[in-house]
Amino acid sequence: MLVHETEPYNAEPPPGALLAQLTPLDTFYGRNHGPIPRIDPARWRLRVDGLVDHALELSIDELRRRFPERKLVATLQCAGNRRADLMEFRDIPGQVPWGPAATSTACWSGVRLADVLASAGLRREAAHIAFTGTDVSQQTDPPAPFGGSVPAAKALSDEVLLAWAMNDEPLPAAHGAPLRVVVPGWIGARSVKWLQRITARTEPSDNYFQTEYSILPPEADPRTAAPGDGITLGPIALHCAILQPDRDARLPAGPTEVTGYALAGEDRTVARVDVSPDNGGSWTHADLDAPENPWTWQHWRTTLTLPAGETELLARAWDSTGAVEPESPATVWNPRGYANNSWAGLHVTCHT
Ligand SMILES: Nc1nc2c(c(=O)[nH]1)N[C@H]1C(S)=C(S)[C@@H](COP(=O)(O)O)O[C@H]1N2
Ligand SMILES: [Mo]
Repeated sequence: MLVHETEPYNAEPPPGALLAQLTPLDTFYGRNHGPIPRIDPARWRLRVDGLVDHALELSIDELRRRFPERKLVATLQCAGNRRADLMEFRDIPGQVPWGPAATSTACWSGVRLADVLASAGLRREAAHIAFTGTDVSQQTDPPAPFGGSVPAAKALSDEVLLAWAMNDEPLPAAHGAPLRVVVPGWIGARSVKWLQRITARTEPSDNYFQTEYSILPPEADPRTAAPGDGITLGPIALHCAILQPDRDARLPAGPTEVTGYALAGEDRTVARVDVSPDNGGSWTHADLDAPENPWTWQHWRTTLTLPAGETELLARAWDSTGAVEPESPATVWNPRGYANNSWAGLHVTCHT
């Protein structure tokens, strides 16, 4: 793993680890805002409260007994994925310089959030469902648990899970044991780990991280920005990255296999990926995997004939609505460095 920080632990795998459809647990990226809590599952209870007819307190056994188990393959992606490319355009102090691997895919097992909310008697006025974790982040003043919310319409959709297993193994402590939220198609920050409380509200969560995950205008100062100054992030932006060859590789000129992943976010799918061997001089369409479901990345591959000398490979994705990614990090640069979905570029040198 490429460890960006040890406290809190923030690490991404080498890009090649993302070539498999499901990411093994030991190479699944880790994104934390505080120390990883160790929770005794026997004493742990989930509280469901706020705008519900009857508040609930549920143990893991009760969750398993009362609700049908559901499994779903879904990609998690940090809103900071590919921030390093934004930083090359203009520095972003104090933020993790994520490469293209702050994203991973697992088969999640758990129960539908909708089933739990129905059993609590969700009231009609509930417009947002807020999640609170157990970990305490020193990033806020005073230190507070990590949290966030999604609108009720998303929370009630079939794909949103409260998960206790990944790839048929018990959820590891680093990924939120005993229970985490999985909000497929939305930025990773809404998939709250070490879940302890679900609150139905009229307004979005007032947790610091709900609005921290927002796109500020380029001229804003993140230290003095008010919560309402930015565009609060929700659904993932259409996204594409190159996994092979390695960045700055030295290769023989000629045919070279180029592979990567693309993810459309929310309920869209990736429809086409274009790849260029010569910094946009010419383009070919990559072979693109059919979508497993809208919540999961699609891998793509093509063989390019690379010229001798230095060259910049490019890749860009189109989604099922016909939208295409923006060309350069300069267009999407923002002070906290979120949602960089500009064309992927990779520098390589080829010898004859
Ligand atoms: N309680 C809690 N949940 C959290 C976080 C956190 O720091 N604390 N980080 C969030 C962010 S920003 C991301 S991208 C994902 C990362 O999940 P992972 O570490 O399992 O890959 O968890 C989200 N849930
Ligand atoms: Mo994240």
